[in-house]
Amino acid sequence: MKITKEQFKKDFKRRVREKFANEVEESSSDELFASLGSVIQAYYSNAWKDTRKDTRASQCKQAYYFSIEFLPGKMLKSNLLNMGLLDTVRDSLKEMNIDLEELCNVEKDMALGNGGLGRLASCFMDSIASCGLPGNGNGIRYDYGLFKQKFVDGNQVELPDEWLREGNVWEVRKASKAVNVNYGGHVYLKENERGQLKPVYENQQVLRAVPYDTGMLGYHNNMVNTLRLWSAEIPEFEENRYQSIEERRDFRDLTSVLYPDDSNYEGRLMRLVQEYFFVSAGIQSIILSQKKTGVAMLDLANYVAIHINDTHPALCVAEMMRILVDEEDLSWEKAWNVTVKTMSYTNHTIMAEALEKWPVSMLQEVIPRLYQIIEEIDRRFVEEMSLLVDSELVERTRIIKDGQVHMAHLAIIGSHSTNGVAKLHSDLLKGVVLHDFYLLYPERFNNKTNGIAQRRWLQLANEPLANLLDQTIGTSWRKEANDLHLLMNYKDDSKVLQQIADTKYTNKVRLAEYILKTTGIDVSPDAIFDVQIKRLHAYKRQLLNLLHILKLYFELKDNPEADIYPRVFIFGAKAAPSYTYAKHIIKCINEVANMINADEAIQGKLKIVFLENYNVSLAELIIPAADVSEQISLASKEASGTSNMKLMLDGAVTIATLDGANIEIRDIVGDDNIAIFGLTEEEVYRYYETQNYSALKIYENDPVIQRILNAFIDGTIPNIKVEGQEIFDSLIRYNDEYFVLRDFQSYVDAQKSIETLYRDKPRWQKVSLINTAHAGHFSSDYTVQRYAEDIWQIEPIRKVGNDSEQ
Ligand code: 26Q
Repeated sequence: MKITKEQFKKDFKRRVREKFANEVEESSSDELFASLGSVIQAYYSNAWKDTRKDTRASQCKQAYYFSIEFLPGKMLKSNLLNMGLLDTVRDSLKEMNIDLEELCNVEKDMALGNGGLGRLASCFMDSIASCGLPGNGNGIRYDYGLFKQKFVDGNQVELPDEWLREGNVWEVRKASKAVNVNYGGHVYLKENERGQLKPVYENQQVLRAVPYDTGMLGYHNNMVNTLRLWSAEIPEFEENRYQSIEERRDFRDLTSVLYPDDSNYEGRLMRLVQEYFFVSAGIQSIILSQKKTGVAMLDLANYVAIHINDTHPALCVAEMMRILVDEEDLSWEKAWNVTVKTMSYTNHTIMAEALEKWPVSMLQEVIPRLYQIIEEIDRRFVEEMSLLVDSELVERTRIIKDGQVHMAHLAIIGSHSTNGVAKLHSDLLKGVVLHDFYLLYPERFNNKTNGIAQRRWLQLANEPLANLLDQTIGTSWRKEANDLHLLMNYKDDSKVLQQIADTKYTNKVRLAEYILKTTGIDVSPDAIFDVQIKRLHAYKRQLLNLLHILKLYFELKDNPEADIYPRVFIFGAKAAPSYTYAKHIIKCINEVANMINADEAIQGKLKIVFLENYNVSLAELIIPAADVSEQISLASKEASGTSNMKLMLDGAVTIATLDGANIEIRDIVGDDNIAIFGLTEEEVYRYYETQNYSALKIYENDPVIQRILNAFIDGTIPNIKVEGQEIFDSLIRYNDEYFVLRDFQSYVDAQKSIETLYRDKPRWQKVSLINTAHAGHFSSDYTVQRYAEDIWQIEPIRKVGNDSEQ
């Protein structure tokens, strides 16, 4: 987009005056940010309108990404970058004595997600628009984002995230597009005058679903897609229907909070209500808009692709059937055909406890008509499959069994595509977790390895490196991430290697300043910055990291002159509020941190920093400053991981198990450029079969491990009487479910190899360069293009980066 500095300044000053009756010089940062946001929004409003007009006029097929979470973080800089206005605006503001960074900090993170799954949805929205693909998001506009985390005496405390308090400049409320969503009551079927069985509803409750749209801008291509988030309101005419105050509050509060559990399924009624809410609103609105352009319902699959992001929107299948059969008068068979062709599903987890199942009674209570439809889908599935395969297989794969509705079964049976998010994960789905379904529908299964938006994680978060890349390999990598490969031409160029190392140092200094400011801990940028940032979960094994830290600490205690390269261990992690074990790990890390950081005997060689409130913005600060990327989940447990890709892109060296996408990172950088350790997925499964793992034996035979574990219960680590005991017991009494002790020695060895490598500066720099050079492979641009071609069958309507350069 072409806007001159003069034009921008004029527009900006005018907006400040209009909005706040104030001059720029007299305005607060809040006011300046709000004005800037609204100017930027006005700049892209034409492109937004045109994108909508063009998709409608061409009647091209569009994708709708249904996700109960989106985690975009801040949007100001990303919008400026994608519009090609970052430099113009930064420079203009500077000329007015305003620091763009300061205004960026005013914006609240939009944190409508827990972690990987929500962030992936947002990287996809960026990439879909940047690839010129017609694709929209559909989700929930939570009034409160993911809780804010504070540490009080080392314990996690959760505070509400009031991200909307100052308003949200990017959203547009579309009251005219509101739809009703019905709940509860009773339903029975009655023959109508044409002899069709139609539902009759009694005592239903009605909610108004009001959409708030946010533009999703493509990179330099004038494409603006829509993220549509729904908010619940009680319609005026219904006010008196809600009997009790509690009931009213319940329903009004429906979209107020995001459930903060990421991989631990809890069957809360309100969560089910939320799921139906955004599914029903989204499907209704898609069908309404298609009908408006004259599309026949029988042809719907030629015009829309609906993607079910994990099972949370799996009700899409039943809601689509309800509308097609009850309201559009299609026969069941025809409606089913359309539905299956329209829907596709991604699985994000193999952890059994995260698989969604709802009691039949809850569905009957909340969505009685949908439950009838699910029963009919199930009945027909059983009838059809019983003719083809043995009855036990049918019993295992049916949707309703043991009084529960299995959402993954509904999603697989009701869609034409099921994919995992990394090669290993997709293989495990086919071979183990969803093997029964693979037997029934082998052609539906496929892999789509996750990806990341390099615009956010390199261009925006790591400007020093991005600028150096421009000077070194040209700017084509900004559009074509695989062009980062050009960096390989410099792998032996000591000047470039040193320049890259200098950018890393700059980023480390910036992070060190933040650490000092927020925690009071003084860390040296000359130390190795070793980073583990992700949700706190036993399978991700932050505990393994902690045990290794304790090992180094005891070595230094025994011999303060021990030759240990100075390291700063940096953690960022939120625990689900109900996940006590995870919270106890946080407490222990914080207590170990206090103990070690205060111990002068070790001369500052080890520092531990657990940064509060890990979120997208903090990730943008930490990742560019990382030397070492910790990806140490138990093999087979992490579906993909995406922080592994972000850290690699910014030149960190990975220490990893052969899990999720780590395997693909290893394959692409080669064994010499990554530190792999630990059990393989086969070895883990063999232990499950033979049941012959004994953590106690390892403990009894290894004095180093004894000393480390005893520290948790003998008072060595202060203030963790309860927590330390629980962790000790999880390892020894309950036999170490995630094989932490089994992988300990090989982790120690891998950490040693990392240290040795770091001491060899030229070699380290080369490994770092090789990681950045190969990270283009994991651009989400390529991931969404594969979804577009293989699953959604949609085509670009804009060229990639067709716009002029900034
Ligand atoms: C389900 C039911 C009830 C309440 C909550 C939930 C729920 C919510 C969020 C279940 C799971 C999640 C989030 C899962 C998630 O983030 N998974 C991660 O997805 C990433 C993107 O594919 C992968 O890279 C990670 O490996 C995977 O852990």
